[in-house]
Amino acid sequence: MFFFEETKVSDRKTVFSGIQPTGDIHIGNYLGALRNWVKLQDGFDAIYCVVDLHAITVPYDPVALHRSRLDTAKLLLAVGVDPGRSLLYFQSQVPQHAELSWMLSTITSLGALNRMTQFKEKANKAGENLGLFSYPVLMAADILVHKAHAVPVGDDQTQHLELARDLAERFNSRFGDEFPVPEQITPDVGARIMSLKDPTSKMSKSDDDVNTRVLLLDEPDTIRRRFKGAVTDSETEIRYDPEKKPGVSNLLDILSLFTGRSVDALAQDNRSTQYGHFKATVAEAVVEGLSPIRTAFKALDDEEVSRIMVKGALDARMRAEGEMASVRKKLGFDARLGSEG
Ligand code: ATP
Ligand code: LTN
Repeated sequence: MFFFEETKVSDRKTVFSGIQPTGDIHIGNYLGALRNWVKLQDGFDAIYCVVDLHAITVPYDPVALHRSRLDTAKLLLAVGVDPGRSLLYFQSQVPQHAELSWMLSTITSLGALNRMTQFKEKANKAGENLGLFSYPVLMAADILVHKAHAVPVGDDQTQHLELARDLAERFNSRFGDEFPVPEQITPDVGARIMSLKDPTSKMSKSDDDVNTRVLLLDEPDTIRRRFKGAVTDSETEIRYDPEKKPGVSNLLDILSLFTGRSVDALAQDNRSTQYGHFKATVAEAVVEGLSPIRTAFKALDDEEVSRIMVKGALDARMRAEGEMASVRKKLGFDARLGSEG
């Protein structure tokens, strides 16, 4: 794990992360990843990407994708990603990601990709294809093309990040030192927010049942309804015990993250509160916490956001091109065009 340190601007480390523009962003994405993205802008060179090339690995509608890319970018700005301090762009507009992905695929074993649990889950649901299979290699390229030192993600990404670390080490030992081995940054609380309907599986964008999740842009009454319908258990006591009481514990995690109070203190205060009343308390904390995000989102203009994303892509290309020159050279591709006669 990575330690936050006071650093001079000149020796700042780089963080990189990505989010897919598929479906709507929920509080799991926010608490597990995006809140850290925003915090890390202070001490790191932060690079954040809407990973739209990843989104086409499952069946999709191009018109809908066009809209959801922009909405995802707007939401990132609304939660506090600041283009003045961070690089923010669409992955498809920076071709070096795909180039490095190809190179890394030549040092990736099929065995490693075969072990990826997310591939199996998605392939069962949406059908398989080569892009879905090699998705983790593109994710490694996303991170390594910027020589990132750390990656803020939820804990469902641990297996993918291990591959990125492994590929960095493998490349370095085969071709010479090039990439830092990236560390995962995952919050102590909130790394895996669970579904409101099945608290033994994670809250997910792609769950068919919308009642399982709360979206960042949900209206207050929808949020209240979602929590009212949240699955708890047949006991009556509010207690933090993720094994035996996953539903209640998930609600305590969410309340803690939205109020800034510890899970222990909240469990103590609510020990004999009725479940219905407790769920309403959680709902109100979430309504209040999400309200500034909804307001910021509504104030953003599509044209302006598109301009921000184009500027981000141009800067990211320049940066990635600088890194790729040395990678190409190491692989035996001469950097001087036309010099090979
Ligand atoms: P899907 O479930 O369809 O794969 P997703 O909800 O995981 O989608 P992603 O775009 O894949 O959404 O994830 C964006 C970020 O949010 C990643 O860093 C991921 O680890 C994090 N994340 C996703 N779901 C959760 C969750 N339930 N709790 C905490 N973090 C999460
Ligand atoms: N696989 C990730 C999204 C993702 C990502 C990345 C995250 C693609 N490239 C690079 C961190 C760094 C997901 O499904 N959440």
